[in-house]
Amino acid sequence: MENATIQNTSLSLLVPPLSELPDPELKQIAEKVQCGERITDEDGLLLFEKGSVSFVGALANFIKEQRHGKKVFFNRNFHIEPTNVCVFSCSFCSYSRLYARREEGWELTREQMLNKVKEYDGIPVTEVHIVGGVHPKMDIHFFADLLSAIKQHRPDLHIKAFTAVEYDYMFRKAKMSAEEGLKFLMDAGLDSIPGGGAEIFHPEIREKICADKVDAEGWLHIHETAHRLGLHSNATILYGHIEKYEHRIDHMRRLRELQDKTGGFQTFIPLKFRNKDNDMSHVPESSIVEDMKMYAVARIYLDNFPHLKAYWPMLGRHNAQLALSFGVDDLDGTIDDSTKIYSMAGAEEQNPSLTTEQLVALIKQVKRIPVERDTLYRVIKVYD
Ligand code: V47
Ligand code: SF4
Repeated sequence: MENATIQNTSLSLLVPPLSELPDPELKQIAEKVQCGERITDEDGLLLFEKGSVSFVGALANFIKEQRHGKKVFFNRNFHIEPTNVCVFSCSFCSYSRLYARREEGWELTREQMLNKVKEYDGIPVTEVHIVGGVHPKMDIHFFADLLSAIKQHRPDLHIKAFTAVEYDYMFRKAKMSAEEGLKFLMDAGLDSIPGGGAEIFHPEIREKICADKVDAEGWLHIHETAHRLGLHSNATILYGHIEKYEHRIDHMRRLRELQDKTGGFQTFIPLKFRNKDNDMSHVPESSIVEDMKMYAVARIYLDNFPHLKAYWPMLGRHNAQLALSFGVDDLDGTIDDSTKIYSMAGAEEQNPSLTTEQLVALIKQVKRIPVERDTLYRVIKVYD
């Protein structure tokens, strides 16, 4: 109770007293947030359209502090990107090389990927995140072999691997259902599923930016099946390009509905569209104010998602630090310069790598408490 009083005070310090809010609709939303009530789609849209960044930020920070206090989570992880050769042709992608031009890309062998894992022998990383292009020759058996080899070498390393786009392709090729394919890979060592490939679910936009890959229903079906089998997963949104606010709300509504059913999502990760060297280079990037609003509205709307992540290699470490005042409670991990997806698309972080000490200092600098976690948010160490 004492806690609740302190936290209510922090909302009234940041937002004008409810009685003084000039807009009755915004006032009603602030009241809902204060009472822990779910907001509607119309409310979400209104926050995007009429809410100032300071207003939505204060509401989001209120929710974040009620749930996690001053804690900010991170983990020690590295990425493996098996290939950037891809059969698909998403217009926002700066990373993929079409299969026809595969000499311009990279394709790692099982041994090369296992050697990357071995480079971390004796180093206390807890997670490997495996994600890449959709290569027609890398099938489910190739990846099952890879997962088993990693598990055999380092059984304690959590394997978070492959987006629903990669799964959809490999399962169809193997003539397996989502349940059969996921069970097969779980037996080989799969521990959880990252949130990529979601982009924008609404068909009006999806058809324009990534028409040929799995649709919204397919993406959601794979995550629902994973949750039913006991796997946790994340969800992303690729925002700030040709979509409108109603498409963002539609996207989050589908996720909120699935989460009501399964409870299997851990983290929502807004990914800011970057426009370097892709077929959408003519589309301007969103402003930092728009970025912060995206985080804040996501925190307010997705009331059943435990965590909200700012992926610092994409946003830049200082903007990610700022996002901690807009509802974000997670900064992903140390990464160790092991991903190219964002640097190739023009992100500020060209060689993304932070030591644990740097990540801790970044969080402490804005008066938050760094908490090292594992992939399932079990606390490893509090840096108080
Ligand atoms: O689905 C590709 C995005 C995603 C661009 O689950 C781009 O913990 C911006 O999903 N501008 C893959 N974004 C990465 C991903 C991810 C990253 C970090 C953590 C987790 C997690 C998941 O990257 C793709 C796509 O949405 N992407 N190109 C671009 N030009
Ligand atoms: Fe392929 Fe993924 Fe790039 Fe789309 S975003 S082209 S699926 S690598």
